[in-house]
Amino acid sequence: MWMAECQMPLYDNINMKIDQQKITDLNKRVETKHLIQLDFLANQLQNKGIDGQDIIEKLKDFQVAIPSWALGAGGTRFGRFSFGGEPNSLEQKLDDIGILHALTNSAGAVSLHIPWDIPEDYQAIKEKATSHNIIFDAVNSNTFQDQPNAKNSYKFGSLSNINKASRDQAIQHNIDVINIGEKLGSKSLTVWLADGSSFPGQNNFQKTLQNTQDSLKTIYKSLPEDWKLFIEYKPYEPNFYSTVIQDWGTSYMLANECGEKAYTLVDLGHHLPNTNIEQIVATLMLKGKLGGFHFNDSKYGDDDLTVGAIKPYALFLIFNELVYGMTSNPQNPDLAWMIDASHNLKDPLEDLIQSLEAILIAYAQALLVDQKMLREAQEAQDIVACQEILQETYRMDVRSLIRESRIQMNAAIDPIMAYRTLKVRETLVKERGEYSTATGL
Ligand code: PSV
Ligand code: MN
Repeated sequence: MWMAECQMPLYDNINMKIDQQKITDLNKRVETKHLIQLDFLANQLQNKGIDGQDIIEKLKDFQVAIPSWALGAGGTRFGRFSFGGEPNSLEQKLDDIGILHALTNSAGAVSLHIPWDIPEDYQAIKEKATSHNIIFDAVNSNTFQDQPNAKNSYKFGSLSNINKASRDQAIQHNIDVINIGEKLGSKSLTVWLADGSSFPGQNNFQKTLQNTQDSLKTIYKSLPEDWKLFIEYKPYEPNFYSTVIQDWGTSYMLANECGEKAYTLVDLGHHLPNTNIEQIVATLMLKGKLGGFHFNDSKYGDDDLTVGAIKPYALFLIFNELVYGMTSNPQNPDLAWMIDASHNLKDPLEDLIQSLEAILIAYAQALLVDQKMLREAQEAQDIVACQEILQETYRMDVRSLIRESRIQMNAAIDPIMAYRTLKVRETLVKERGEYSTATGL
């Protein structure tokens, strides 16, 4: 059934949209099996006093932004292997996200990286996004690459640079990005700096940190009233001796220096091996300072692999803290979720579907944790019970809840199966060609 032929046209040719009826037809093929699985789980949950529909409603609302730079093949410094049918304009990128959203109902936002994706015609881009039900989430600045004709270089840093002209240029770029975001309806700016040093003695740690703080404060002054500033951290790469904003503590300190609209952004790949990320989440949410979240997975470093591909239990434990924070910490704002992965080997759209699935599984499992029982077990210092309570839900197959949430939103029960059966990639290759290339890293 997976490879079944699809004779009818897949898209309406104006908006590159998946034909809704096709998704409904495909759902019918797997509905019976789905309903048996859903019924089984719903009964299990009912015995625990949980209404499955409550969880389904939360899953329906959960939207993860897709970065505009992740729709083509990624690469490493050793090479990049292109994919056929890559989007080669912002419009086409929005079409790809529209496909993801139509299939999963979980990709209702885009996060733009500037200057890779500066809109040429704002009205047309906004209309395109609206036609796919996509909103503009955080805009990302880029001061880790020199742009053609740039007066000053970022080779030795941007917001931290010892050279004031480079700092000023980087500050102005961030302000320009805010202005672009405002025209699209974005409400937040994400700043990730590659700034740091690769050799001991190269930089004065105190001066670079001070410069960064002063630069961020200047950018913050230009932040509109209803915007947020997200400060992302990363311990190494591309610099390999030191990074100016190396960890959550540095980011948190800078956010506090800037003001109440500034927050820390956690990217799962930006930690040294074995860091307890769930504890970082808990700490930041207690302080009301966790603003954004970048999903990916890794084995060794910032590997940017498919979410949940390597450490699904860690992802669940992180979600457990996120869910706890979302219900217990009203001082923390709603989070900006984004997938920040690189698709070096897989079809980017299939890879993103797999990431969205892993995110929803971890979220659903975390929603099912019996927080009351966990608290009682913690108070009784019953460590065995604490572990049992967490693993009870981690080992539950919650996928029928996710499938049901998709059916209720007219999305696909099995998005990968639908993607393949509807021959989406083949259609994109036919429309855009075998050698189209997406902008990005
Ligand atoms: C850096 O590794 C990062 O995580 C930042 O979020 C960037 O903006 C993004 O990846 C794309 O390079
Ligand atoms: Mn990131």
